[in-house]
Amino acid sequence: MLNRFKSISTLVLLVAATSVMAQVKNTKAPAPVLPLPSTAQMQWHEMELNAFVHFTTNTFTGLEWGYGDEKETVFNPTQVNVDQWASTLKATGFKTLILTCKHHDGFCLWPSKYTEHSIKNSPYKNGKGDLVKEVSDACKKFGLKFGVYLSPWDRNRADYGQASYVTYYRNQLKELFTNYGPVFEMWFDGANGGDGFYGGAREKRKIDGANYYDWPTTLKLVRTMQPKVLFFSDAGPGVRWVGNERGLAGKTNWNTISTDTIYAGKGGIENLLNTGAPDGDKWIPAEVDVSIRPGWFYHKEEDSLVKTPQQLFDIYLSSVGRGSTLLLNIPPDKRGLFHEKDVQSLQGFRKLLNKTFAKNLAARAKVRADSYRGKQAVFAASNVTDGNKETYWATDDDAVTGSFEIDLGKTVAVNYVMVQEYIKLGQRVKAFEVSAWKNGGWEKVADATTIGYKRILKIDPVQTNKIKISITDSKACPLISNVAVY
Ligand code: FUL
Repeated sequence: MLNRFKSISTLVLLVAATSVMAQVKNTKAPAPVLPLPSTAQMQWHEMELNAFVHFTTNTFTGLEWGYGDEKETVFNPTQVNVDQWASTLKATGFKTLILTCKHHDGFCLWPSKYTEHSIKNSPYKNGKGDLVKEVSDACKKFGLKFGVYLSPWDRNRADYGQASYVTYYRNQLKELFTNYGPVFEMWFDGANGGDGFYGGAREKRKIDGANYYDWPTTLKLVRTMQPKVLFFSDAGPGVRWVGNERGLAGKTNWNTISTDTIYAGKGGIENLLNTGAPDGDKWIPAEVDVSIRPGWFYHKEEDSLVKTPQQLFDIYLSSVGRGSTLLLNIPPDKRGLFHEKDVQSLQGFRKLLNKTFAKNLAARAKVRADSYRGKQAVFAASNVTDGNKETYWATDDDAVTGSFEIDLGKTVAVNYVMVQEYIKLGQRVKAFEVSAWKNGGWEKVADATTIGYKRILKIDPVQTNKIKISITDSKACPLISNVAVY
């Protein structure tokens, strides 16, 4: 009896498995819309929050752009605790720490063997310190990824502008990429203000931004040491600048852009960088870099101007909420610590995020779509509330519009709607609308253009039991992997 029962259940299982297989076999996933994100770029999208740490002689001189003539002895932090930096970032939800290993003043936070203008001639640990080592170790200890900022513009070097400087720069990259473990992101800053110390010349130097650094050769060199590194610059190729330092990604934000329209050092392209281009031939998403203070470096007089938790939350909405990753700068103070004010703000920001997005009212909610791809369950609208980012609702190939309704089960107050595209098959959606069921009909509560990795729309609070998402225009059949309602 037991055996018979066993064989019947095996048969049932077999039949079920065969029908699922047949279904999957007959189901064609949508063709990708090129270009697509790389594995490292996908990881970067999913991180959402990364941190910048600006620290150099400027912290002690009060400048934002050191001239390069600062004595090494001015760098004198007395209570450095990089574990405090890393643990604070970890506890408040940041995933990567990018350190200014060398800013425009040319001062190196590691004892580079190619220059005397470094930490080795400072009082810090009597010249025996290496902050790049300390920080990369702290990142490992607290489970953060580590990133390197090495300013191409160097106001200290006598040979800045000549070929030998480019060799010097590459030698430093060799030190940074071979001695400190994996580097997740490398930040190439395009800034160049011309004048500087330049080994005593004290003059203005103009370089040809498009050619002087010969970036292709430099990137190739770095890739031979660490093939997976993601490059930030105005032009990518990993991630691009967002075109401002105010925390604002474009309301229309394409991860795609054509590289022949941008290059490191090219000016006047801020708007293009901010929005990207729907027909761009490369996947180079915008990274939103902004400081928690007015300046990038710590200045005591700015202690009262640290961004409040609410300001940071608003920046989160205009960066992560517009499909970008936020790179928030927290500069250590003269002691070598994140200042109490900054820590308080970060903690308040985290609390606000946790509180606002505590309960997804659409989790596992019933969803009904006007249509879905080939009427195949694998593409059903229920995929948007199943909590699985690998499943998605899709329409047939010839449909670039479509909608689905989420049944919230009961009437609730809705303040935010979050939508995610399945970008592993390309960014598609050009326009969409959100409606709420009210007084027996649908009322539009928001509309927007792009979605990308994540779009968060803050709406005027509405009491409703149903939310409808309508894709009104798309490059190809839309793929939506996730919707959350708060
Ligand atoms: C800019 C620099 O000039 C600022 O000092 C800062 O490092 C910022 C992140 O990038 O281009």
